[in-house]
Amino acid sequence: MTRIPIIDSHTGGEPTRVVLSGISPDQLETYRRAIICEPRGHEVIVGALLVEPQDPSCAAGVIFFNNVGLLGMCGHGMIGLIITLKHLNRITAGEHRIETPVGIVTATLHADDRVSIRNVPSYRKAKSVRAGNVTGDIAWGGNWFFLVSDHGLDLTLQNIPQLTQASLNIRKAVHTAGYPEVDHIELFAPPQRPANHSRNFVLCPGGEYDRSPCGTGTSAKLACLAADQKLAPGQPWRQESILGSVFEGTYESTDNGIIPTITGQAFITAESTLILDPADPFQMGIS
Ligand code: PYC
Repeated sequence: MTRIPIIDSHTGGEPTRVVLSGISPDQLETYRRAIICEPRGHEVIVGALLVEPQDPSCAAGVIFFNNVGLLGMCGHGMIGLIITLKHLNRITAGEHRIETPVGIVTATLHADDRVSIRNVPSYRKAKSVRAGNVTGDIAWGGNWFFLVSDHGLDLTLQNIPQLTQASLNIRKAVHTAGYPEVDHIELFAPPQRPANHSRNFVLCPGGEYDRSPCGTGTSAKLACLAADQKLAPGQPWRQESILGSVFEGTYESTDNGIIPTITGQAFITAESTLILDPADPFQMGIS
């Protein structure tokens, strides 16, 4: 039997499964579906493998992954990881540097358990790119996004199948337009609550939608707002998800783009051990 200890949490409704031990980075591809997919999980979960950091100034290293591969960074997942480390009594309130494959993120655990993540540098790569029937911007926020407002769809929970299909079509068109690196599609609409600035729907690489407002997607949005001079450094942007959960973002300007800080909240949902039985025909997951 292979035993893999995990802690599950959710951030704004989006689940994170932190893998505490039992798997090395070299083994991650072998065990990725066993950890994320049915029968032990489901395709919405983002995994976070805790690893030794290479930079000794970091409290931990993490590799994020999902049902189809690896993620550069993951905002909701980083917030979930920080709350998990607090739950394990490995960190207390304050600043913690965390190493990811795309750079170091500084996470602040606040006294009230909110978490702010100072993300990797983010920037807009291309403005007003035509892809099929829509026009959008290409931006990096720790993952690659195509950000669209002229989609003509209602961002409501009842509309999830249509939003998913439209986003899959848009992603195909973005690849045809010459941007194969884009794996997340982010649709925007006015917020439902007046306290917020915008509502989004984010299609993730594996075809599922983000239940949270997407930390890297909100970072990409801030990069576009900054490039268009529609939001000043330090000015808050409250991004509402398709569920109504909210991340608050601000940014600092740099010569090559911005450094976003995203604040949200996560909650622990389970502590358990995954068991992979060699006699189980689905021990490596259903996918
Ligand atoms: O919060 O950055 C994020 C994220 C990426 C994919 C799912 N959530």
